[in-house]
Amino acid sequence: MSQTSQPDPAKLAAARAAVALVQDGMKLGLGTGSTAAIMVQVLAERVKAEGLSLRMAATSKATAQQAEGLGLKIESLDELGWLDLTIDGADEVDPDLHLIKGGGGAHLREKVVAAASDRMVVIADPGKVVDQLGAFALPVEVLQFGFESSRKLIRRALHGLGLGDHDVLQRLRGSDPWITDEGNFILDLPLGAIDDPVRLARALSSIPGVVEHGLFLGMCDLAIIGKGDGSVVEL
Ligand code: ABF
Repeated sequence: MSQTSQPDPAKLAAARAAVALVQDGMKLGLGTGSTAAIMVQVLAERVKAEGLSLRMAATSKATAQQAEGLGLKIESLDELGWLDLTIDGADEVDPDLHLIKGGGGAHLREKVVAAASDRMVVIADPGKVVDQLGAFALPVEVLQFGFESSRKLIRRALHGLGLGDHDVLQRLRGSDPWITDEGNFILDLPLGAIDDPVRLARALSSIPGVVEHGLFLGMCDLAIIGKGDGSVVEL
C-alpha cells in the first residue's frame, strides 16, 4: 500500500476486510473519515489489480476528491439510483449496531447514501466500540437560517426528554463556523450517555431547522472492527 505514512493497522485491517466484500459490477457508496479514506485507497488498488468494473457514489466532496485522485470514477447518487453496498466509518458502534456518526461533518450525505443501499458495512478501530452511545458528542446538522432558534429548540427538547441542561456547541473550523457540503452548520451535543437513542432521534428530527442528526439506528448491517495485529472481529 503506497502511503507516505503507514496507515493505522487496525483501520487497514477493517478496510481490507470490507473491500473483500466488493464484487465486480457492484454499485458502491464510499464513506468519509480516516478509516474510509484507507478503504478507498485499498479499493483503488484492488480495482487496478483486478480490473473490477464498479460504479461509485461518495458521501462527501472530500471522499470524491480522494477517489478521483486515485483514478476512481465517482458518479452522483442520482445517476446510480440505488446501491448494493455502502462502506463507511463511525464514531461509535453499540451492541445493537446503532451508530453515532458525523465527527467528520458528513453525516447528512452519509445517511442518505446508506439509506439508499441494500447493505451498510461499518469499518472501525476498537476504540469505536461502546456499550452505550453518547460519550462522543452527537453531531446535529442545522440550517444556517434560524440557527440560534434551532439551538434553543434543541436545548428545550433535551430538557423535555429529561436529559437536563446540556451545552449545544457550534462546531468551528479554526475560528469560523464549520460549513458542511450542503452549506449548513453543525451543533455538537456532549450528552455523555444516551439511554434511549430512538426517542432522542425522533425528538431531534421533529425540530424545525434540524436537517439531520448523527444517530444511525437500524442502518448498519455489519460492523468490521480491525485489530492492531491485522485481524478483524465482525459484529
Ligand atoms: C465518518 O467517519 C463520520 O461519520 C465519522 O464521524 C467518521 C469516523 O472517522 P474516522 O474513521 O476517521 O475515525 O463516517
